[in-house]
Amino acid sequence: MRTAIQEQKSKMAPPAQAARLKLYIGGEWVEGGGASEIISTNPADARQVLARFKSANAKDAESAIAAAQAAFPGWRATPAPVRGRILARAAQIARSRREELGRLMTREEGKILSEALGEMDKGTTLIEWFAGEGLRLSGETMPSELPKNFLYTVREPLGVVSVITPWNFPWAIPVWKMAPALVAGNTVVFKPASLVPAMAVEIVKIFEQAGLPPGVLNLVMGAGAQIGDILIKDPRVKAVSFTGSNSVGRRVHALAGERGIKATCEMGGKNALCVWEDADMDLALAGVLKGAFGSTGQRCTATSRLILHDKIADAFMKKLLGEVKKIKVGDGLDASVGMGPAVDEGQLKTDIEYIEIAKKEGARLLIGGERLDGGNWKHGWFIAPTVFDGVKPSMRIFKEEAFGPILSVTRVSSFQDLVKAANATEFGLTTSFYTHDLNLAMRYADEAEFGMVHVNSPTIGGEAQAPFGGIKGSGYGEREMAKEGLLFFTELKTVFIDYTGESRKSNLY
Ligand code: UN1
Repeated sequence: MRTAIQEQKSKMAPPAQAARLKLYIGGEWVEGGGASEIISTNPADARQVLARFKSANAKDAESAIAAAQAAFPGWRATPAPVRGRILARAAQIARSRREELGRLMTREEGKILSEALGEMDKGTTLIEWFAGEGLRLSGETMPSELPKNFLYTVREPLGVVSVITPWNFPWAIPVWKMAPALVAGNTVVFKPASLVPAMAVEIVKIFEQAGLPPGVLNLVMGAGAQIGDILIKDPRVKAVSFTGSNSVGRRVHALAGERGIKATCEMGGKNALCVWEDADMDLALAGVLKGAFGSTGQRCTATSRLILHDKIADAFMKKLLGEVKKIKVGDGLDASVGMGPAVDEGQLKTDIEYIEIAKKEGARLLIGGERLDGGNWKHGWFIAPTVFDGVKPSMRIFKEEAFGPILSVTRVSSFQDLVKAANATEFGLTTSFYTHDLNLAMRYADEAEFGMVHVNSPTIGGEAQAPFGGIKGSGYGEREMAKEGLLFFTELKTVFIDYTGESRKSNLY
């Protein structure tokens, strides 16, 4: 996905009622020391300024790391079940504020309210799941070769970890990184995308209210170019968890590699939904609509490619276009709206650029393909849901992530060609296969080069207890969520205890 530090938002003068946000360092709310003031606006009506803040500078980033370092011994010494209980309280607070925060998310990020509420629920479930892990943060015992020896492993926290997150899931992604980090006993420096500062501040307030001691969670906001490197290069930082674009992810991974610290980078996708000739057409159609146009296509798991069996392609496309025509685009707080705006002007421009590229490459534009800017759309970053047919694997629109509501359709006539087409990108996050044929579904699950495979369900989403992540250009490092997401934030220690001096007699080596 695309990260965006869109300072063009700051060109607008904020009205007095815009929230004035601060950084959170060592348990204190402090003004950023950076030169620029960043302003967050409503993408459905950019005249509405939601919040403004002074960006963090290098000194702020260093203070946040120092605060996290100072808080580490106390937090590490806090029993894991007690840490888990604080997380459970945070989840409770989040549940009680679901509607209010869902509305804030819609206003700040643009996704429609039902999607924002879905994201609130998903993120909160993730916190709950990791809260329970406080009771299960266990190692193993194993038999020793020596008599009267006790051999076991224990999971220990890493220390200060950096959590760097994108704008498209302003609640779920930060919490699915910080909840495992915190329950495992790490202290966190959190740097959200500058487009969603109001949500980031609310996340921190929830954890503060739940009882996190000062310094355990710190918030720095500002341009990645100014503070991003510090959050990886500082010798006190022991790991980084990043979600964002492939280009930034590679850099994060390289910087972390230079220091020999852990990094998990969750990046883009060019996800294919495949419909076989025997599939339940209506089910597949619902999956395509949700995957391609949900969240305005601004999801690393979005369906950006549709691969259809020739035999059903014409009939399917007819149905699809009929449904796409019905999607009402507008302000996500309006319950009749099915798709919100692009997050900002920069993302809208990227979408339009990709549409132009696809046209030039010879893809056939069937619907959409333009900015919507009349009437109620006048002050927002709206774009029409867009479908291209006749897309070839050689085209850029087939291979590159636009991160907008743009669907590319490719037709195939054999299972081999379907698999080949689905796998023909640098990305490998998630894919779907719609069929009634169990054998074929199993073969697809075997042959698909993706981190996640869905059968008869959309490419999007994930569950707290299931590992989430991709292969190829979609992900480096450990999977997120689930046990794997927790283990990333720990170091394993193996302990050998000889309690009767048996090791003296042994020639074990
Ligand atoms: C989802 O589809 O619910 O940035 C999660 C993203 C992904 C998260 C997607 N990391 O879009």
